[in-house]
Amino acid sequence: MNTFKVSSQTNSILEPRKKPYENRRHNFKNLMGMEMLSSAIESIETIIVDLPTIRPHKLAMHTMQHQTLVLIRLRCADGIEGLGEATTIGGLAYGNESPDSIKTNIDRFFTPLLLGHDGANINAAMQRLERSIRGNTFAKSGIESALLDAHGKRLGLPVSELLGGRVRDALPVAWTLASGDTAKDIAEAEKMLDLRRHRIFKLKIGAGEVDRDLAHVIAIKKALGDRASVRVDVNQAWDEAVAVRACRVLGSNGIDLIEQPISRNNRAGMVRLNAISPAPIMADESIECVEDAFNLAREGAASVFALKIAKNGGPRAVLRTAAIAEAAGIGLYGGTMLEGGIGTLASAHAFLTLNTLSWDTELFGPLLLTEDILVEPPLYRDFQLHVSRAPGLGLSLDEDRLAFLRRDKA
Ligand code: MUC
Ligand code: MG
Repeated sequence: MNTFKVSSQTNSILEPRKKPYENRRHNFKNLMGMEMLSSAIESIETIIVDLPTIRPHKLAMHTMQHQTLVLIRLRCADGIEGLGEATTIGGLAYGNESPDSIKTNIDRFFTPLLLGHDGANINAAMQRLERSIRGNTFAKSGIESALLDAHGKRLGLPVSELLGGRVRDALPVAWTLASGDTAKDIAEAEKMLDLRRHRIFKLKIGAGEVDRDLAHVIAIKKALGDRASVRVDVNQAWDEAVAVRACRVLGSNGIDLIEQPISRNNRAGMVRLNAISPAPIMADESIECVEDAFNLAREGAASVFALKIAKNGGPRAVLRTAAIAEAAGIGLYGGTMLEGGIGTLASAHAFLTLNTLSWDTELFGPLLLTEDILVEPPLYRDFQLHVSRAPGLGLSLDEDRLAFLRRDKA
């Protein structure tokens, strides 16, 4: 017998049934009498902004003299504007997306998929992107952040509450010592301790000769002693044989954490290192998507994960990686791509909701920049970033500074 059923909401079996998220709840008519969804996305603007750093920031793959942000302004028909940021390090030196590719891809491919769709339904909007766009997690993260900011403003709720609710109001923040000079790094660390800004220091190594790098790290740890946690980030620069020796030296000299010592492509090597290193191994570049996190956890390739909204596709996406880590007993660290204020707060709102964040965060991006484009910069005090409960991401743009700092200014 034919058991074909016609839904009560559908007049004809030829008419496709509406998905629940396609219901037009808050409609109004535009000037031409056409029905519009009040929270429909009307425009998405991308703006590249170049901001100088306070000093050269030396990583294994690139030395930064400035940081380039891609600012995203997403406007909805109800007049609400959401802000997002998509930021990487050193053009294409760090990841698969550059500021220029992020801007082009959002303008050319993301925006047409989103215009006219409901900005208040973040699941549906992100699913729509996911169906048509592979990878591009940095750009997706900027868009997801802007959608969350807009919806938070619409509902009068901070983004942390849209993500299920915060369990803390502030996050301890590490500082990266990356001047390339031991004495300068020690002086910088002492200044940060005096200012009560940071007592966790991450040292960027891997660009130089290994024994010199190890001597540099040990000298800094000796100078700071128990007053600070000292960690290193190798940014994939070592091969496995070097890493085996270096991890032993670092672990026996009081270094608390070793971030991405070898290439993301050598996952079996990460498993072996994680098994023998006296200091925990943290995965950073190894995670380029949520599925990477799952495979690393399954294989036992790291005992700590660096969580980055940009590498997972947004503040909601990064919480999926956090859930995988929690289920696997892997420690969590709130990472950064050295975003400005918008990306930093988008990350912070997600990290505020985590059950445990044993390794704290490194959300210091705005402090590395000489300028920002926000009216109120993020608040750092007593070794922590304090996050307000204002709606959305809780920030507003300084339009004059933006007009001055945008790359395409007239
Ligand atoms: C990275 O690899 O972790 C985070 C802090 C910093 O100084 O560089 C970034 C990128
Ligand atoms: Mg790193």
